Amino acid sequence: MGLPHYQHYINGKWCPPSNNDFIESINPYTAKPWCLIPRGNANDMNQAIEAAHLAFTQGEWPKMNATARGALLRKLGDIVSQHAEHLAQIEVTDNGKLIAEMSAQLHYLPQWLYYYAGLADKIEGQVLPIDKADMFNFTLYEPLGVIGAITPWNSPLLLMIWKLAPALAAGNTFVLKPSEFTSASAFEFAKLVEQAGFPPGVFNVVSGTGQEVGDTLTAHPLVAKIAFTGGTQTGKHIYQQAATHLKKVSLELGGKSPNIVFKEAHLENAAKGVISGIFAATGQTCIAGSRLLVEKSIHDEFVEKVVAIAKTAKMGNPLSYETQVGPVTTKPQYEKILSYLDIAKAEGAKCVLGGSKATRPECGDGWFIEPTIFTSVNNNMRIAQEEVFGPVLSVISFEDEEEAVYLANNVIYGLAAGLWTQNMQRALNLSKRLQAGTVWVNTYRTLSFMSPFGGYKQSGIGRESGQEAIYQYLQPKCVWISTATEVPNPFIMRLK
Ligand code: TXE
Repeated sequence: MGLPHYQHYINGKWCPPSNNDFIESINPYTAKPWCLIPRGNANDMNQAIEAAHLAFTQGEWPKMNATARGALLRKLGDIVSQHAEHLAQIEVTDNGKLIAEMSAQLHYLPQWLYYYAGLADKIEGQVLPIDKADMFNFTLYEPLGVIGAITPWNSPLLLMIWKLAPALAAGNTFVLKPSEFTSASAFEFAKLVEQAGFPPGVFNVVSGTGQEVGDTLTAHPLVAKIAFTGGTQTGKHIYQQAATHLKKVSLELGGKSPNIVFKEAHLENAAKGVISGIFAATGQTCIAGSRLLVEKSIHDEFVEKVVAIAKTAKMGNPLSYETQVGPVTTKPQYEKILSYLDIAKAEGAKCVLGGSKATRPECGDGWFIEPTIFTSVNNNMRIAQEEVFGPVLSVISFEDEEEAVYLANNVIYGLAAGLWTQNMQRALNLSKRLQAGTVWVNTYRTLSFMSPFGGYKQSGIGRESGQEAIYQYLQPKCVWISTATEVPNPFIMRLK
């Protein structure tokens, strides 16, 4: 029996790729292909963009008011909720993340649809008490147009919904290019959009590589904005492409987040927080707490605690609820992580746990890496500065609060930071001084549809989730209405 084939979803129709070419999607647990996704090209992408543009300018969608858009998003939320378990299974098969995490993620995902459904008709302009006589002035918030979304392989649907829910609530239309490594769930999701009854062209999915379809999306003049999550290098390339037509962008990029542990912290909780920061999702998350900054006086005791928990991690089939560390999603990523293990060792870091690929019998042929901890890391080493995106923790010690802040901020990234302390004054002061879009105190890796998320420095541009996010898919317009009976001197600007 052949592998299941997916098709592009363009203008409300299922279409084979125009060159009839497909890409094998590999299950990282078996290292074998399990389905085929279309290898799109510029022709496919152009069709999707044109359909989205038509849907934005004509037909049902632009006539629909915000309340009606909200109702449709709510309906989609209900449908996604009914199919959450199926979507979770697809994602686990495609990207190897744990079913325990993906099931929870997919059951939570509709919250973004409900939140922005509710927000859709609460976007209010203002009447401005303008400083000119006989003049009425007010603001309107209008959608941008076609949104091009480019998503990565680590949490495909979650990172898509962060873009889709506010974009559609605001009245835009959407073209999605999922990662070529994990596109299946996007097509499964498109079936649910179809079922919800969105007008054709409002939501489109074209799969393929960054070079073959991504570049067409980012360079197309009819695309108003690119919303991207992925690697920093790709993000910079997209930013340049988008500049050609001065497209708006939001970029959610890499990180090298510190998890900072002070001696007065609740050390048992802090150790669990450090584990969740780096070994959950096999370290393949932008918010990975990949640098453990620990106060020197508790260094040995604390590292021992972390190592003790990490040692108990059960590896194996991500579809089993027992598994705690799954495979790496892609072969290139697996090779990248292995190369960083060599780099760290060559730099003089001391490997106190793992440090190699995992050959445990329960790992089969999958792309597994042993949970790895390096001590004696200096913040200038590559292992402390560059994003590894795997289960690899670098431990760096500090003398005092000043040094902790210096080390935490001394990277090009600024996505997140964790702080473990029982000292409230310190928690508040450092929350302000850490250069990161998210600071967690006595917790790590927690997210909500209500809370804006995004990066400082080279971790990105813009915010996703919360009320902030919808304004990134809207543009303000000022309307001036004169009630004067006469037009004043036309040769000078009207300032009075
Ligand atoms: O990401 P890419 P890759 C980081 C992580 C990882 C590294 C490389 O460090 O090791 O990036 O991973 C699309 N025009 N993150 O190579 O290339 C691509 O097809 C338009 C962090 O897999 O950034 C996919 O859909 N699009 C991260 C998306 O970009 C292009 C999540 C992401 O892939 C393109 C993933 C192009 N020219 C990786 N080239 C996070 N922030 O969570 C590629 N793409």
